[in-house]
Amino acid sequence: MTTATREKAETFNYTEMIKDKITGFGADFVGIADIEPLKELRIDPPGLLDPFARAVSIAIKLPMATFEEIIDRPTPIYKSIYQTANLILDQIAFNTAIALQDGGHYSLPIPASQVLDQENWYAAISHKAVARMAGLGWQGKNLLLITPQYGSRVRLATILTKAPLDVDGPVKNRCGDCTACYDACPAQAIKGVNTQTHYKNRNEAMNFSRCVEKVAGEFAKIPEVSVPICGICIKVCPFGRKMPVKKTDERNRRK
Ligand code: B12
Repeated sequence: MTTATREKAETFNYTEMIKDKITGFGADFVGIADIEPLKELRIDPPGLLDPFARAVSIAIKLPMATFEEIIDRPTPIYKSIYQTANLILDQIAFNTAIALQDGGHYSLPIPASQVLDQENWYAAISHKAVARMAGLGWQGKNLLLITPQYGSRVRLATILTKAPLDVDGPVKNRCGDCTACYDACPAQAIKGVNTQTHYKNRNEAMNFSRCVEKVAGEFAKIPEVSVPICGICIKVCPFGRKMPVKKTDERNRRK
């Protein structure tokens, strides 16, 4: 084995090992993105990505019933699940950063849901962009990250790291002619435009101010909700909408 091949094999093993570890911490999906293309994003503070080589994207599933309970507005139960999911993600991201650091790699967890620019609605970095570049899913007509397995019923977080992990590639957009999110959006914000890569800006996909007005101006004012959430474009997306049938259930049905 040449030194270069050995180094590659060692890197590969480390990537697989760290992914298994992150799954062990509770992530349902894990992918790795190269940092360079992400430097095109608006980043806060602007030099945040400079010390790092990779961005690790993690996602956790949300219980499907959360969304089936939503009719025309977010429910208090969804608010609680949203907060719990953010806490779980922050914990997994924290544990991941420490695991990478223990392996000798400078790493930083980015909070799941921290808005830094309250006026224009920007965070430190877009988790969706990281997740897309890390191959977790594609950017759908609802502007959200859609996973093939579970649709948009996932929440995301990111860990920046110097570790030279193997990078995963983006996956193909599978929205096709579907108009479910366009038809259902309570703010009529979604334009129904598709992208094979990503939208240049939010307004290409949606009338952004309508979404903000509905979510932050109306739903967040419901006392039992009090956070800017909605959930309707997540609920109606056909990807991952069917409950997975457990093998044991299948056997019982055949009896
Ligand atoms: C601020 C914020 C909001 C604001 C503004 C939303 C927005 N679209 O920016 C408001 C309050 C309106 C909002 C609403 C919602 N939000 Co919100 N929100 C955020 C937050 C905290 C920051 C988003 C941000 O900085 N956006 C900046 C813009 C420019 O980025 P963007 O929206 O991702 O879109 C651009 C990039 O993705 C880019 N892109 C994609 N791939 C690539 C690749 C490369 C190389 C480049 C350069 C760019 C690029 O293309 C887009 C256009 O420019 C994130 C958490 C986070 N840190 O990411 C959660 C987040 C985006 N929200 C989320 C959710 C679920 C929602 C809601 C459904 C509410 C709810 N929880 O029920 C709605 C959905 C609205 C919608 N359809 O877009 C989830 C999305 C999960 C998913 N599966 O995609 C996130 C990621 C939170 C999380 N931790 O999971 N949100």
